[in-house]
Amino acid sequence: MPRPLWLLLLTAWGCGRLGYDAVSVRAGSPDAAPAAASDGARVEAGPVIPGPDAAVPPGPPPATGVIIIGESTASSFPFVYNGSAQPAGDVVRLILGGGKSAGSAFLRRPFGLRDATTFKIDFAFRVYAGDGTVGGDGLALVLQSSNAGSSALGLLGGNLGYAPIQPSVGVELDTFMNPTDPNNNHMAIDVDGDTVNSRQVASNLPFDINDGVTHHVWFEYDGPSKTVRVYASANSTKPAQPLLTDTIDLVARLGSQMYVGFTSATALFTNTHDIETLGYDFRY
Ligand SMILES: [Ca+2]
Ligand SMILES: [Ca+2]
Ligand SMILES: [Ca+2]
Repeated sequence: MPRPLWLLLLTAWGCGRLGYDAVSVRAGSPDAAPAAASDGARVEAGPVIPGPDAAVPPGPPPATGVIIIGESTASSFPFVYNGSAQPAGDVVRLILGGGKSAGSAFLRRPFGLRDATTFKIDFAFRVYAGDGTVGGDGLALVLQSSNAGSSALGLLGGNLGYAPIQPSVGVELDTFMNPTDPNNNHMAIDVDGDTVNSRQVASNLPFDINDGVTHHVWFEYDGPSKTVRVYASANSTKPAQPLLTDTIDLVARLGSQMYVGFTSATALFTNTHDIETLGYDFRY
């Protein structure tokens, strides 16, 4: 169902140096109808997310503060699309189906990372069409600091379009059973695009990834303890217990900043993979 692009400020938690960036992004096409003010991105504090034609400004990664972007004009459109990825109405569409392909979409600006950085990322996705619930191959949330930046694109036809993007940490939602997979409906934590040797795997999910219904995932990172927690739910209610946990030093792996986005790939079996919402908040 078409919905206009809008970026909803959720909450500003705290203030000053210890505040959160708290922003929910509803993806949309650059030419969708404006949903709010037409005076461009309003920035009360923190970074501006430049438009597709603007060079990423030099200088430090995003600082603390609050970003308010209330319209769907090209100048505020925050994603870079690569390969078989494109904006489609109000979603980020990774792979339309139809054979061997790979796509990615990354937020244009990287997030800053420090040892003490704690953050939360949540997204809603829907996988459908093509071969339906037996389709492939799935998608991945990818945090990466590759030289390609927001233009990073994985190889065609496999590894969720995630390999060989590195350095990186990813969460795969895998719908195709390869020889090293436990089944055709699992999630896992991977590093450096290595979907063969996943660090943590969950093979009993609360949903069928490609059942055509919108489902939700949360990625949380606690900087002081280097703890990653991934939650998954068939609906928008976050469960009490994480599905996957791991200990990963993101600063050691990724450095002082990271690009956040999604990858996907299809091969013999296909699906359309849509990211319907993306929210995040960072505490530095
Ligand atoms: Ca399935
Ligand atoms: Ca697989
Ligand atoms: Ca897998």
